[in-house]
Amino acid sequence: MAFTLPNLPFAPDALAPHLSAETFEYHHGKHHNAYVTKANELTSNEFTNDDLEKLILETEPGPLFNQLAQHWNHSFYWQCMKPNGGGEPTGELADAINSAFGSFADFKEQLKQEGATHFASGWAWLVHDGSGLKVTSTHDADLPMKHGQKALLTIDVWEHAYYIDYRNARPDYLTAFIDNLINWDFVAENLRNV
Ligand code: MN3
Repeated sequence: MAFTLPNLPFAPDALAPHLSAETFEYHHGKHHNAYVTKANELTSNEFTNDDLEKLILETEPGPLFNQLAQHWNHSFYWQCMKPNGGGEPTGELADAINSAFGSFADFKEQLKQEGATHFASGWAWLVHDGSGLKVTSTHDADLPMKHGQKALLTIDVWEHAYYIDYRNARPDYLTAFIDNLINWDFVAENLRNV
């Protein structure tokens, strides 16, 4: 038994030009894979992906927590994007976004600002906090489930997520991700499971 690296839910070159095959070669094949390998080393291959959420909730911040949480964050992040993504959500999700942020345009602006102004490494999120939707961000490996929130959508804002394709231009990566890559079906499914 051991944690395993999930396959990407799309071909590595399917999101170009917004994110290149080279980005996935490094981000999925090397960075995410390293978190999986280190999590297995620190737990003596004792656990599987099915144990991940329970273990994250039980583990105090520290080296093991960082590897576990980064494995969860990246597994979630790959599902947040798809070829020909973006556009606008519909139905219950669209209603929840309008109710929380006023309009879809205001939501997009808030998400982009959150990601662009987050200092150093971390993650920008759309979460459900028990009463409604909220845009937030976390540092390093930290994630919403540690704060009693349900993750609906994330954007990785560690430099390794965008540096190959965008160099230091994090706002351009965020714009491309939000406008062209978000898998709104996955986000809507997450909201239904809140
Ligand atoms: Mn990453």
